[in-house]
Amino acid sequence: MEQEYDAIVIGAGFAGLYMLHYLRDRMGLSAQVFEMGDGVGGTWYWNRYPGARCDSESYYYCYSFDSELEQEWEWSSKYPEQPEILSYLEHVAGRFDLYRDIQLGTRVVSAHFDDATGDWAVTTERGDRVTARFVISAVGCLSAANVPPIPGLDRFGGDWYHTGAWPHGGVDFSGKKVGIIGTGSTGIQATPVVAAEADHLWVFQRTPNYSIPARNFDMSAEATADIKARYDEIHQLARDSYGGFPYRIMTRSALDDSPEERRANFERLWNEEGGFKFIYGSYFDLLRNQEANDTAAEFIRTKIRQIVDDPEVAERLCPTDYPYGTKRPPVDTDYYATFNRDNVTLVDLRATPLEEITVTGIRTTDADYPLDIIVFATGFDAMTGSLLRMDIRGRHGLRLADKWAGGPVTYLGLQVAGFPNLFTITGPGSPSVLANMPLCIEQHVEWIGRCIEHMRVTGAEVVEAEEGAEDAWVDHVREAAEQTLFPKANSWYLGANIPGKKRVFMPYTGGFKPYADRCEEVAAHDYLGFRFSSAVAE
Ligand code: NA7
Repeated sequence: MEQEYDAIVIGAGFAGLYMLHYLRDRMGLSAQVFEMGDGVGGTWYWNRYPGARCDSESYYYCYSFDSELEQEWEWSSKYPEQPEILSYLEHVAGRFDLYRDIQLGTRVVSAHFDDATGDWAVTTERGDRVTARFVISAVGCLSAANVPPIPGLDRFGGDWYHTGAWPHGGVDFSGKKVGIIGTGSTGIQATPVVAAEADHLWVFQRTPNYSIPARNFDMSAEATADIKARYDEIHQLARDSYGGFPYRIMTRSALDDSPEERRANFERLWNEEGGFKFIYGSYFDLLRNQEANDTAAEFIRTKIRQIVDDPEVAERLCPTDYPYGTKRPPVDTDYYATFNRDNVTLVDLRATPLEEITVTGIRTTDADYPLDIIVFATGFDAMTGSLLRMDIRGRHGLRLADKWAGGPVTYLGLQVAGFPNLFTITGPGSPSVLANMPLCIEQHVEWIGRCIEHMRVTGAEVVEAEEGAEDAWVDHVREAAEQTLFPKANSWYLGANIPGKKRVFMPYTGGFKPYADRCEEVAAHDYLGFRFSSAVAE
């Protein structure tokens, strides 16, 4: 007989772990997690590449739902490395006794809604067949690795790796000729670390990026104690903010300051603060006003020119054709300075496009680069890739892939009309990838839990987004994006990094606080835009 659950949760990263805890331990429901990896951690399980660390500060890039957990865990630094975040998530899984309901090494293949029973049938690659009233996707926004279809990869005689599926034993770069393709957040983190080890590193850049120094530091006992004493205040600050970051709300336009004041402010942010504060803790209009944005972009270009010794290399590293922050802003440690090393060469793929991979390396239109190792830091099929790699079918056999053929549509990023009782944590149409991810996850998990609780109380068995509400939300997401500079860049937010992917701006740019308020308002008005029913065929 097929095993029956109240809920199936797909994925055991930040989202899946908390969802399981919430459903099982707070609500008393039966829940099973299927996780593809052989361990918990999601993003932090897979992304083990050299230099992998969090770009958000540790004191807020963590759960806030349990104050004991918060008080007992010690972060070593401002930006912890991947192994430390992974061990945090493993600690959470152990501490809340989550492992017993997580089946590791199990990829979900399909989830089909049964119109007759109102249940979902879920199958896995390992042959599990289970049914559940609810399916909750916790697959992450950046989990489907993108290896671009560059001709010749299959005949490459060396080794190649994607950063999002890094070997557990690590990769030895010493004495090796290495090529990194990609200069997004990942390539920018990996480049200085690989350069320090490799015989020679070629960085294959298609689009230059605006990166801000991390200014990482070890957490002192005093700083940790101070944060632990102020957690309530920190969480409130984050929940009240646009980005879910506990930074003071910005009220000044970059154009309110004189050029000298502005430069002094940018200098302080660059030299002393570092990281996301440059964009999320400076001026409110950097992502809304081109002129304001230009001031930050020009400041960063000036820094690149100061740091990089070779003026020609510096120019190639300077982004000029899209506004700062409209691709996900990277945070680095010594990225630009790495190009001053004798063993590092920048290859500008705009000037000399990549033609093919050969048996011995990479061929561009003007040269052959012999390589032992190629690192693909080429990103992910973001926000929709992991969902669409499963065969998800809703009412009357409607395939999610067909419903989303013109780009993803959701109501609040939480549900898709025609897919009853399916919830998507941090789904497209939510602000998560533009905001502090753990906070966004907690907000979604708790909203979903309360919605299911509401159903229990009212006796409803099925909840689904109404098409009208979904259409209105999709329009609102598009209009919100159009009021920003985001659509001006070819980013993964827009699906532009995946050849053939429909270009739709997927995240909600209206801000975390307005979004969370909207979700609360919807719930307070009897879940406006959601329809509840009993589990009979329609
Ligand atoms: P990103 O940000 O998508 O960056 C991928 C990089 O790879 C980017 O520089 C791309 O250039 C480059 N790329 C992709 N395909 C190709 C091909 N075919 N040829 C050459 N270069 C290519 O991924 P990351 O892993 O760095 O970061 C993803 C997120 O993880 C990050 O935003 C954080 O949220 C954490 P392009 O810019 O498209 O010209």
